[in-house]
Amino acid sequence: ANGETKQEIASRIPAEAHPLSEEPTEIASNINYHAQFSPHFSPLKFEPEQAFYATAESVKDRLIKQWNETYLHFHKADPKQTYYLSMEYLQGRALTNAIGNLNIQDPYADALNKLGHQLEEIVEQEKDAALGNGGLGRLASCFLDSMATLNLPAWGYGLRYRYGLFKQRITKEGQAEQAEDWLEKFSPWEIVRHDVVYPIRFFGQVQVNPDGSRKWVDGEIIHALAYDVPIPGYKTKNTISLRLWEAKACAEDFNLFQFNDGQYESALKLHSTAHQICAVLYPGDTTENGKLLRLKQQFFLCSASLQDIMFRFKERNDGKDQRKWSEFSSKVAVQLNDTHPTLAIPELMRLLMDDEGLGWEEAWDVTCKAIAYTNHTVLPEALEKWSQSVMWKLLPRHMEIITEIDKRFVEMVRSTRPDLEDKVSSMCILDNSPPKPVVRMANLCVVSSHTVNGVAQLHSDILKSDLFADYVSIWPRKFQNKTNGITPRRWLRFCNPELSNIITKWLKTDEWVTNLDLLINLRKLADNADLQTEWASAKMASKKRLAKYILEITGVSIDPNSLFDIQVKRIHEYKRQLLNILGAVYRYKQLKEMSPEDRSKTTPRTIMIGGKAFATYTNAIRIVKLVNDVGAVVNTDPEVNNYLKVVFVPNYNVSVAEMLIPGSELSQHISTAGMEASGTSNMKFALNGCLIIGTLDGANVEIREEIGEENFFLFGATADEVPKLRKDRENGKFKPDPRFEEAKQFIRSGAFGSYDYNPLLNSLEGNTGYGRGDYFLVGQDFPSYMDAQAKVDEAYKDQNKWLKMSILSTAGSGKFSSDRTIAQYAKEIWNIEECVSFKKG
Ligand code: NBG
Repeated sequence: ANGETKQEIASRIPAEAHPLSEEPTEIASNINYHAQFSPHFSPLKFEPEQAFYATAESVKDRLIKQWNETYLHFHKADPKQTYYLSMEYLQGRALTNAIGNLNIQDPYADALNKLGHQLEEIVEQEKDAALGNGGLGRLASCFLDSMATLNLPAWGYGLRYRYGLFKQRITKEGQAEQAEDWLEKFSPWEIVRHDVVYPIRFFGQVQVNPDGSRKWVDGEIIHALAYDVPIPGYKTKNTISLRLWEAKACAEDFNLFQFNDGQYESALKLHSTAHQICAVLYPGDTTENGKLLRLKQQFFLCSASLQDIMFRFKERNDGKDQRKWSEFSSKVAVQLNDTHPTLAIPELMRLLMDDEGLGWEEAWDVTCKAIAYTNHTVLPEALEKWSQSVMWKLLPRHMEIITEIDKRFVEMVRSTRPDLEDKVSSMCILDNSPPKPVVRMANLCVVSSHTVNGVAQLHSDILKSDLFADYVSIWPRKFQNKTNGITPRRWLRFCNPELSNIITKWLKTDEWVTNLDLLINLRKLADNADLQTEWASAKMASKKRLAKYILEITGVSIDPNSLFDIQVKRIHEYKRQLLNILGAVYRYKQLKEMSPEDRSKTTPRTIMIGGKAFATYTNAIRIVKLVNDVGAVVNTDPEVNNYLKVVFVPNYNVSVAEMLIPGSELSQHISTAGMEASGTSNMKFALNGCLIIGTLDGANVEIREEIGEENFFLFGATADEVPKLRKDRENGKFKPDPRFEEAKQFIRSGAFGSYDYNPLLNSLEGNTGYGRGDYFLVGQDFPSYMDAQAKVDEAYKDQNKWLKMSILSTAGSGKFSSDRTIAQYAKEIWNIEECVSFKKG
């Protein structure tokens, strides 16, 4: 207003501390205080960026207070605590979530107003913390939110990657990767703990002591320094920790002599080694160096976390004598998020035996009782196998321990289950076959954990009947299912306030935010005309917001009255973005061939596809390019572009998802049956009233069960048909649908530019062979996919019916709260309990 700068407006508000006040004027003073006294910028400006950092500092004060109180409480109460070990966390932005969970949204919005800013604009300043790839990392973040909200004693451990997952830009050539810059300035949410530092050893050798005990010595030592990110629960004091480790070398590692001698690089050798460890998430591992670096990262996480866990176990002894290690598993539950932190197993054994003096049996008992493992995939290329020779070099003591675990396991099987003799070679941990003997990490996990779980019912069933079938016959009770979930706070309450308010109004309570099963009460209202009208207007508001975003980011203008159809996830052949784009190509071709009058009777659609492709995954990179090329032609074709748009949404991440999902009407979860362990975006879309077109795969199966099969557009082969269909294909028995052939031919004809798509399309052809033979059965499922899409078009024409289906999707999504998932882990795997005294009341 009247030409004042933001700085001038802010300067009228005194900069005073007022920590923790809930009064907007005092909060404004506190934000101003941080702008001046926790200065990260020169004091001359108070633009949105500066305002964001000052606001975040102000919110962090509250988080620190609650974090400290939580820590102290659990320190005294000494309950059993869970530690979630994960190489990935996809936290996204934190500000909206923090003030939402702390229930101080309104006073902060007011306070920022007084300072001349809009909260909505300020939250957009924050960079996503993208310390993960996709579903697995986002699941870990949803779990943290639920653990905090359910008042559980639970911590997450991870790595503080400086660059996280790459940023994706789209150029004429397709995808370009750029380093992510979330720490370029700094993250306002982390608290560095200079007093929490552990030495982490690499390389070296094993020393045998006169008494026969063994010790890992020499090699290089890097230090792990803790950074805590406080995780507040929703409307509770419980504020847990995501402890991220950073690798660092010390002053004494700096070779001053060499430096003064001009040998700068060798003087700083260890510093540079440390720097590499936390540089990026998933460094390329096509080279030996890359493999070594990944292994180092994994060990770094495991060793630092276990040293910390063991330290806390001892510390919480309250002056009593040395605690017995046999009590460990009544105080500690360690959950391995996939096989990435498997080294926690031999590292715990090593620490117990070599540092704490336990014998093998005792250490093994403690380890098995503490550790549980979650499997997130049946894809063979994602089941980790590490080269034995690399492991012997980097972790010689751990290889001794793994060898011993394997030996004892094989002895046990041979002595108790001679019938399994011919299975031993596939069940054991060390695969010694030349040319490259490897350690099978999943086998190590299954053998050493007390519980193994899959992430959706179908996936857990496949684990039991297939991947881990032989172990099931030895340990039938070891295997469980824990169907994934998502946090309703981030994925409905905060990302879709319009729809949330409607739900609260009609349910006459906002308790659904922590008890998502209450959504079922929407079911009997699904036909209500007033609710439908409000529902439609919320959806339209989100669609308009999304259309504005798409225009800004891609320059493509999309029509909010068209059907918004979205597929967003990592690009992978098994997820079948190719099926989607081939369907779009066929639709385009049909539209071109129609009379204008017929065209005008079709359902206008906007197809949005987004996702990152791993840089070395050639076919995934080609798929990104194809989607962009198709979009470039379709969107500028005046004959059809009122009826079809194809948009590639660049740089898909958590905050982009928060924009897309509320505005979605149809979403595609179309993996080859049996290959997607669960999927979690399917749950987010359904929760936001988006209909699903999908296969019977992963959690789709359960979503369809919950929301009703009449509200789900099903197509495709089932998981048990897939092996036979592949066989048939190999035997030349597959006859492709003419529509499928036409779509491919259209691309080959150059209709979408001169890029050579033959290698990509060839992968869908032939009966067998590397990169051929349509392993993912795109051609097989194409006709039923197109039929299901035709049903979607029809259904959309009846908007009342569509709205009803949309309401029923939300109504049936209660099961997919991560609160339900975490409550099950707590009870059925971890055996930990809620801290009731944290409840607000
Ligand atoms: C992924 C699966 C998804 C699943 C998430 C979370 C890996 C290894 N697995 O289907 O592909 O939803 O894990 O469980 O990233």
